[in-house]
Amino acid sequence: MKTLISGGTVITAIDTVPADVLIDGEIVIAIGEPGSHEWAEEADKIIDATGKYVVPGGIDVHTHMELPFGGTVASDTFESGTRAAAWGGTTTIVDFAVQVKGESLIGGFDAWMAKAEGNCAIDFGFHMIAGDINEQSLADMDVLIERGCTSFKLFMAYPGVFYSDDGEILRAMQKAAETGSLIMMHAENGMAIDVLREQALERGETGPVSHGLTRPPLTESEATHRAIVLAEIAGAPLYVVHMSAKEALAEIIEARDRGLPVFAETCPQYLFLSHEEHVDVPGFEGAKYVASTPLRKRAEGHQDALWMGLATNDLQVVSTDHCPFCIGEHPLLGIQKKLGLSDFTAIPNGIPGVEDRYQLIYHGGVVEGRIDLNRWIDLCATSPAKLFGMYPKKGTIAVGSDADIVVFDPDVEWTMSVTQHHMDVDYSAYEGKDVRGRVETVLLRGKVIVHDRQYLGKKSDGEYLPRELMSVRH
Ligand code: DUC
Ligand code: ZN
Ligand code: ZN
Repeated sequence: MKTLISGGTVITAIDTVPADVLIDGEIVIAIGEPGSHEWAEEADKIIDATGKYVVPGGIDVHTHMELPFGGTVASDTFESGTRAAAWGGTTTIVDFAVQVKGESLIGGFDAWMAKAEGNCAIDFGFHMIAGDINEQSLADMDVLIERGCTSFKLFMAYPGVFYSDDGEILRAMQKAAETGSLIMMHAENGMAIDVLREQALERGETGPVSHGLTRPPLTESEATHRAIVLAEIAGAPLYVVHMSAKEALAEIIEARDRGLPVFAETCPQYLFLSHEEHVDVPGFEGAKYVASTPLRKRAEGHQDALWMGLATNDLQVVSTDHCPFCIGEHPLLGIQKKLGLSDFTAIPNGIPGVEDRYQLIYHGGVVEGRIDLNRWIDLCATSPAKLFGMYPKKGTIAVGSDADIVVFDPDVEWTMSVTQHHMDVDYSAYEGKDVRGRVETVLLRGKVIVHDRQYLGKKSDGEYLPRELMSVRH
């Protein structure tokens, strides 16, 4: 089965060229000058992309589908969450499998595989959250690397839940250095945050606004600094997740300037939303935006610093940290955010966004003039693929790559809303936001799964994607 995408402008992390793309089965087999060939005659299907961008499927390396967390479970299942991702032009996710304290790393991986396999609309891989670093779990890292899980997330936050101390972190980093795998760090000083939370509650400060106020930028930058130092001692690369504070970014910049293999991501919520506008608002509305790391104050300049970091490659990736919890009642899961109605420490942490990312970064980045088209692709597809061992199978449009392709209309103007999205959550973090640019057609390994505002795929289209080791050094 051959498919021709004709008349569009192909955009990769490097090139912006008018070109036709020929697909055979699941793979791109040729890219050529528009109309200068006989491809239309051999094609079984032709997709007209005239006036459109033809871009690689997005890669979101930070999602939490059906994550048990904060006394409930993230409301998107692998089925609903990956379908929503497809609507937004994302064709691969890397989700976080969880090792619960006292249980095995491999058991956690198998449990997440059982939830995902056969239920995903797009391709999926896993990082492993190592909640318990000990001799057995360090040995199990070898087994998981063999199975294509080549990155491991540790937490400097959430004492008593996922938290690892500095000694445990160093051991895991030494193992990563030995194996060529990658440690991803949730960098917040959880011990200090717990003190600030307790003190806020003692003062009777129970509302959502206190969530962010008890996780000040210094708790993020101190942990980021410490993670960098530990990685340097171990001789391991480091990837810091969901960066939100400019002080933490400064630590990344300093480390990279010294030549260390230190990388970091941010997420749309930290680029577009703020403490003042979304969290420090009347009533319980701010709970929609309770996440860790927290939204930062716009007046302090974090958003601008993060955009600048994306433009200059001090930050390499935009992921979502998609972790949805309903503000009202979920039909199956009951109340979620409202678990923390009278105590902000009980609000499940997380913001939805897996469907929003690619389009939002186009709008805020390209349309609003902060980054160019190629950087948009690099941040949302190519760099994530290289850092997490998926390139060049994923993350670009090239001969021999998987035909994960999005036809993107750069001119459509529309308004983001819960009524428009497909995520299983009862609010949009971007309700009412006017944006330009929308996903029109999505191909997953050559199969059209979204076209013309219709979902044409099925829940088992997505396959497990075993990943190689990272392929970038700086
Ligand atoms: N932060 C969140 O906001 N949700 C899930 C886990 C995390 O680290
Ligand atoms: Zn985290
Ligand atoms: Zn996360």
